[in-house]
Amino acid sequence: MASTMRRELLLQLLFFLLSICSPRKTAAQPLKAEAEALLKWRDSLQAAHVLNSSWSFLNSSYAPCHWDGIACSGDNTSLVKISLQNQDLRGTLDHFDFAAFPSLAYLDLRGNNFYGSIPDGIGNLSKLSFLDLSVNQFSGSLPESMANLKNLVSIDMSFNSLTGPLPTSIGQLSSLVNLLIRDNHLTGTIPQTVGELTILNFLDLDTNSLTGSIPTQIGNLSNLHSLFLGFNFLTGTIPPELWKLNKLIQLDLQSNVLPGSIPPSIGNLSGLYYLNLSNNSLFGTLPPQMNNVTGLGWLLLSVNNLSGSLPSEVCKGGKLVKFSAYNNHFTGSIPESLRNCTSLHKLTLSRNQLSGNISEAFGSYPILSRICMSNNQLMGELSPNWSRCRNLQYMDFSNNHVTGKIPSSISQMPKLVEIHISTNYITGEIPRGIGELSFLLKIDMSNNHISGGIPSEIGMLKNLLQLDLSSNNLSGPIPEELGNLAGLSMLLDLSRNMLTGSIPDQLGKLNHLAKLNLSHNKLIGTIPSSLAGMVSLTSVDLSFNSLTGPLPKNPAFQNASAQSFTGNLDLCGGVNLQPCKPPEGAKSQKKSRTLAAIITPVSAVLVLLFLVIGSFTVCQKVTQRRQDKGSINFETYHGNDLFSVWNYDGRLAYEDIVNATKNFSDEYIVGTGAHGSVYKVELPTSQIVAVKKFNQMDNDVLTDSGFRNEIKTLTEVRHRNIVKLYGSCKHPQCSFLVYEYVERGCLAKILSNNEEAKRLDWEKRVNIVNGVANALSYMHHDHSIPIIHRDISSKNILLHPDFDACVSDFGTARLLNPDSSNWTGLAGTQGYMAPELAYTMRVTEKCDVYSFGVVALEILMGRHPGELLSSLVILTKQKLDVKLWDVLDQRIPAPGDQEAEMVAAVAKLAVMCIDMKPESRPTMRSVSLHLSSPGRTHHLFKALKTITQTDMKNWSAYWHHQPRK
Ligand SMILES: *[C@@H]1O[C@H](CO)[C@@H](O)[C@H](O)[C@H]1NC(C)=O
Ligand SMILES: *[C@@H]1O[C@H](CO)[C@@H](O)[C@H](O)[C@H]1NC(C)=O
Ligand SMILES: *[C@@H]1O[C@H](CO)[C@@H](O)[C@H](O)[C@H]1NC(C)=O
Ligand SMILES: CC(=O)N[C@H]1CO[C@H](CO)[C@@H](O)[C@@H]1O
Repeated sequence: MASTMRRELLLQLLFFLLSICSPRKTAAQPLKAEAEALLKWRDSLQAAHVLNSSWSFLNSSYAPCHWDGIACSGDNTSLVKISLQNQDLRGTLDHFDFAAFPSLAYLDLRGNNFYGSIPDGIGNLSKLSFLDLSVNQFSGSLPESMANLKNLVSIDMSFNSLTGPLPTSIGQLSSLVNLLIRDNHLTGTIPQTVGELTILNFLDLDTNSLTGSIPTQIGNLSNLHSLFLGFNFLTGTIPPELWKLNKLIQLDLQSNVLPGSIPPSIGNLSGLYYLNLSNNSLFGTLPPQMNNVTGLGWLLLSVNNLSGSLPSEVCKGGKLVKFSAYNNHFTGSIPESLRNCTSLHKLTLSRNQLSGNISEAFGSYPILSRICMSNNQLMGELSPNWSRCRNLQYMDFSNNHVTGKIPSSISQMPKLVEIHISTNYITGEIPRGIGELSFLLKIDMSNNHISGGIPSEIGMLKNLLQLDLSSNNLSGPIPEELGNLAGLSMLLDLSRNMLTGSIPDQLGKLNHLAKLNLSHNKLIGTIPSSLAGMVSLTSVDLSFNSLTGPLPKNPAFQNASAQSFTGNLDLCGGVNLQPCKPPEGAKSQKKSRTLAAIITPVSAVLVLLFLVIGSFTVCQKVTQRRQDKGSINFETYHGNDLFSVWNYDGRLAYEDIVNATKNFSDEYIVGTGAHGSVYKVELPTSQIVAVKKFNQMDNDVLTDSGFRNEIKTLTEVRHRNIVKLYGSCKHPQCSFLVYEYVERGCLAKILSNNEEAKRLDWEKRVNIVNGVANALSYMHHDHSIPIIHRDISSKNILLHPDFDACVSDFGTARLLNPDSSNWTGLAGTQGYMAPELAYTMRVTEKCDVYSFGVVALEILMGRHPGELLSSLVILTKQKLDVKLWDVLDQRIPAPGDQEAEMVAAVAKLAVMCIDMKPESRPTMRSVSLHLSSPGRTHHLFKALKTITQTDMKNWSAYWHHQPRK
């Protein structure tokens, strides 16, 4: 008995000695459990190669404290921080052993690809004070166990797909200072318990699906400086308690269903800088106490039912940047304090009942870029002061009672892009200086009392898309210089004036124009046959003039309804008018030309029918005859050429093309690609076209009738940034497409030539990117049938003489490889192809978006981004951080202040476009929108000189922060 006890004691002693003498595991290998837990988790992730080299026991003396993204306490005895922002990690937290990290204070996984739910185990991180899981794809609801995290100071779970309600237990997180869960799918009401978070500074639940009313307990959050609850379905009046939060700096409740009025207590919020209440159901007048909020920078009240006068002291503090109150019932005059509001950047007060004298209401605003006052009852004259707004881009005073003349100083607003002053009582002449506003895209002066002639200087506005001078008292002739408006594509409307003389021949050069209206004037003579050159025309109205003779040979004229020509002398021809009497001696002329010239839609339909059945044999016959006899029977030939080349005012013929190129002689080649050569061809009409002739190998692809429809669709595309496809010819010996000829050739060629590249300054480069974005946006989103380009590269971006971009070869990649299972080999150019094409066959718009991103970087850098691209895309964790500034094309001077902003905007968008994940790339529509209003992203930019590669990566996380349309 005693011996057993002694043995027992001895054993215990032995164990004790062993336990103190054996080297303590933790001394040699501190934090082994943590290290193993990290490795186990890392191994469960699908894309964690970035951690492989650093997270290793080979470095045992340090593990895991010196691993990338890991930090320990000062004495290396506890692991306190895991920070793996923007590492492109993909996987879940299911294998993350929360219990292994009892000391973790800081967990940051922002900007990765984590998915799945947030495990309950997170409640084990009892020391956690900072948690950022934002910009991932987490789903499921928020775990109740989070209530255990009593030390949490900051939570950011924004930009995930979290569902379910915000748990009521959230009130127990009494240390919380920041709570951000914006852009998720949270439902249910905002729990009253948020009122217990008394030290909260920042609450952002914007863009969820929250319902119910804002709890009155929100009034307890006396330290709140930012409250974002916009874009939910919140109802009920705004609780009066909210207006007591006198530390608020930002308050955003936009786009909910909040009724009620704005109470006098808003005057308590004297520190408010950003107030957005737009898109709600607010009514009533604004209380005078609003004038106590003197530091307002952003005041957004649009689309409500607010009435009464605008706040009289709205710019008292001199900080007002953006003021928008459109679509309300505001009355009275423009607040006086706006007169000296030099901080103003954007002002939108349209669609109210504002009155008063605008000559007196406005001062001069050095940074104003946009003013929209349309649909009010404003009177007075356009002040010459407007010329002092040197940055004004958009000006809209339409639908008011404005009188007086257009000040001639208008020519001193160098950045003006759009001017809308229609439906007023404006008199006097159009100032000639308007021709100096070279950025103008739209002029709408319709429905006024403007008199005098149309100044020929308008013809200098090469970028103009739309010119509407209708319903005025303009007299004199239409200046022939209007034919120089090379960009005019939307509208030329001179109707309802007193214009005299004949229609100038030169208007035929407007080959991008879609709508022409010259009706209700006093025009005489015949319609020039050159107007057949307006190949993009879809609508024409020449009614109520004194015109005579035949309609131009152009489908828009030929097919137009009789109404378009009614009220003239004796117009003839076309589908709906009387046939023209054949001129004397016409019969003796070459029959071929006449035949070719009188294509009517009826014969076009026949032609189409015949084409499907017979083009193959017909084309072959022609060629054989050619070879046999060495000359062509013109009559037969012209009878047939209609089958092979479409849509080109009935005159373009296979024969003409063969002749003009001396049967495709090499001397006419201007470019050669994988599938054939491009020829520059001057037709007998002295029109120049580009002909893309396919190699023998690719020849038969165009004979498929399915693609004939596609070609037809493509020939109907009209966009100033898309090269026009006139038609196609196909037969076994040679198939070709006929395109608009674009003067300067391709971007790749220009960038590779030092002399030519120097002429592409930053403004032109940004404009080129813009043009390409517009073209892609149009084809993806605005065209009746969305068309993916599939092969965007600097080789098929062409430049007009004014350096406007024009994208060519839309849809040809698909034409060339209809077999979709095998398309990757052909479509797409190495270095521009989206990475997912390596493992998926799915072609989506996002493939174009990727290629666009590469091209945009190429334009900024002056060369293909090459290695920079792979480091941005694959995201190897590079120590070396390339500065954007250093990779910009050095052949031209560095961008100035103005240009830098645009260059940064392009860089930012480009980097988002080359995101590895197709679904994370923006759409071309949003790219194009952002490029056209760069000011929206301004506040996100660091100075261009300091932008690094890492910044560029981080931008993608900010993408969702953009204000919405
Ligand atoms: C081990 O850690 C040290 C210090 O951080 C580092 O310099 C070294 O490259 C690491 N070695 C391995 C094999 O990871
Ligand atoms: C404004 O009030 C009218 C009439 O009460 C209502 O029909 C309309 O929907 C309201 N508009 C908004 C934006 O709440
Ligand atoms: C508007 O104000 C200007 C400048 O004070 C004045 O000359 C003009 O007559 C006013 N116009 C109207 C319509 O009251
Ligand atoms: C050690 C510890 O606290 N473990 C807990 C971790 O979290 C899970 C789920 O909440 C609990 O079941 C454990 O008890």
